[in-house]
Amino acid sequence: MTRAFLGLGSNLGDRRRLLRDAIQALGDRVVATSSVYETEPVGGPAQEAFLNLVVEIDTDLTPQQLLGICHRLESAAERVRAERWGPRTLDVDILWIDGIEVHEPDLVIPHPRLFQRRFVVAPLAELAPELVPADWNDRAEGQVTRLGPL
Ligand code: GSY
Repeated sequence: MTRAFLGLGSNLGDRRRLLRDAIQALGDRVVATSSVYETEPVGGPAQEAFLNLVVEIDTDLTPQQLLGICHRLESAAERVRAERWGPRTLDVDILWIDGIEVHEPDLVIPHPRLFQRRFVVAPLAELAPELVPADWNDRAEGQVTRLGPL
């Protein structure tokens, strides 16, 4: 089994329920869940605030199989890809898999913007502080507010 981290975000619909349903669908793969953060949208058009969190999982899936699961979770949340960087019911990104690097057209691991976005690094730092550069808070963009458990 290998440790991996997924970033989840939602800014459309019942954000908490959508995040809860996705975590529940991950089932017994889930090892830990960060606090949930209300976060300022980074990139894209003017849109509502996101709820973001990070989930640690244990998996023996290949990165592409894991990507398939992320896409299925987004489809189950009836995500519509109407506008690039636009509002979405659910976004599930593979952030990190221990010991794995992937450089494929549809998948890059570690996530290319992993340490640039406060909405990713703040929750990741709760679960895996050893992965995060000490100066991440100076480098990352976007405002985040920790709300507590989902
Ligand atoms: O990359 C994930 C989708 N996304 C987000 C997000 O999840 N949270 C915030 N705060 N801004 C975002 N911009 C995009 S795109």
